[in-house]
Amino acid sequence: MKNVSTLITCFSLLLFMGCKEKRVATPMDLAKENLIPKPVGMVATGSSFLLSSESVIYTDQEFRAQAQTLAAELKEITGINIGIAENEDESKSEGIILSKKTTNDDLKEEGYELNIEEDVMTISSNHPSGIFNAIQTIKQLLPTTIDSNKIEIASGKIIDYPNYEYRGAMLDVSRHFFSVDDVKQYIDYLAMFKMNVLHLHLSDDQGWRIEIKSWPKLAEIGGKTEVGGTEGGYYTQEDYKEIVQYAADRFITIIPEIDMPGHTNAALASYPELNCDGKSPEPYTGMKVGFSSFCVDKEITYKFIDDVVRELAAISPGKYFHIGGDESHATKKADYVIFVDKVQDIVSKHGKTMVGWDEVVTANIKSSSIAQFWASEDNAKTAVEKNVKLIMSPAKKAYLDMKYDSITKLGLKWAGYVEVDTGYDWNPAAYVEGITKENILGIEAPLWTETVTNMNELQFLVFPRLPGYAEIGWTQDSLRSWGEYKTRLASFKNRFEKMNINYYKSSKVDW
Ligand code: TNX
Repeated sequence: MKNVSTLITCFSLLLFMGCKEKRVATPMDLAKENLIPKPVGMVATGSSFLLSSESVIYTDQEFRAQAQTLAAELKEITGINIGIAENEDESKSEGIILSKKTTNDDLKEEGYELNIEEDVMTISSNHPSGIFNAIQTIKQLLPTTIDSNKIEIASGKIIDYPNYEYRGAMLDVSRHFFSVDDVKQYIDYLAMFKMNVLHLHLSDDQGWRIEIKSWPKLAEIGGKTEVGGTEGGYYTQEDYKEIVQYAADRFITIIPEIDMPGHTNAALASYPELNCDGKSPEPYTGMKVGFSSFCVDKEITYKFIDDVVRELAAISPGKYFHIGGDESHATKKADYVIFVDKVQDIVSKHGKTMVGWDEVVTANIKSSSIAQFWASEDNAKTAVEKNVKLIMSPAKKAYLDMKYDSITKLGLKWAGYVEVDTGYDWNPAAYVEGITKENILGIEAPLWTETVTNMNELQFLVFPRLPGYAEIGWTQDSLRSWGEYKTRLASFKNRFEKMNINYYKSSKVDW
């Protein structure tokens, strides 16, 4: 009799198990996950959320595109196909929920909350960009090696929002040209770390990189060259729009820069009438700076600039237009002031806010314009006196083209070596005396490409410093320390390798 009842019990148990395989959550510690940038708040609840082919993403109508992004990313990383459903009542007992119901005012647009429970993961934000940022976090919470169809994410709660509204990187496509696909790849790197600006340095002595329909020789002649005499290139306006859209889909704004009145040899070589003597110089493929200047006295110079700004502003949806303004050593000081004042008006006329390298503060710039600090602390202080906000890019800390140390082959060293710890361990709001967070729009890490000819070389200078700049922009200073950051960075080794990124294996990091 006893045996029979045991058999019956087993049979019913088998039946039960066969009907639905009960998931067993693995205890996991969310607080131990290595996220970059580090979130504002993170509380672990010691369990895990299971992602499976039965998972469904429920979304508000407004976040449908982000639901698709999330499904596509999850599919790519895990191979699992996850369905999407419109979520009307938000009372689902299983799945991933994208929701507009947030409880924290600090989230603004880019912030998000992530509530990870055993059966439900809820992503809440006020805006699609916040959901996008949460997706970047979720990607970092997934295991790097997916070896079964049991994919778990540590449970708990994350509340996260940025410290600075402007978190950027710059790519100099003038000294060496980078293709549309290369730029898209770069945008992916920025998106991964929640950066939201890509500043494109589109013109310099060595090359003009954007088609201007009213001045076609800029691209035809000015676009041909690059440093070292190899073949340059340029973006058609259609190419540029494609880049802008690709970036916008990732909540990244493209800021176009046309550097002037110096750094203009490529334009001067394309149109003789832009030169004071009416003669075009030879194209330039060296690495010197500070020898060229637009002719400040000529009317045609401003007609030219008006056309360029008009055409480029029309295809740049962001609010900023960068006019360069650096190292104008071949322009008289008084002329420089007249020039910047006029160009500032042209930029406003076309509906944009002017940004310039820190030298522009020596002109009569409006308090709504923005100065990008790179070298002169005096200029940075003048900016603050004029109530002009700053983008912080101190070359000694934030230049991605500086060598790591004396044996780094690529890069320059005029601002010193920037090891990974040097690049990370500084606070934009304490860098220049008298300049505080209120004066700062954000941070930007520029990559000048005199020595960088392809993506492999680019990766070597950009990684692993870029994640550090992203964290400086995103994470409050009080939550950051090099000693703790470097262990999180080390854990990215597998990700970098999986992404085929040629990163610098700094001895400062225990990889
Ligand atoms: C200075 S930073 C420049 C660039 C060079 C860079 C190289 C700045 C505003 N001007 O023209 O490419 O140094 O590090």
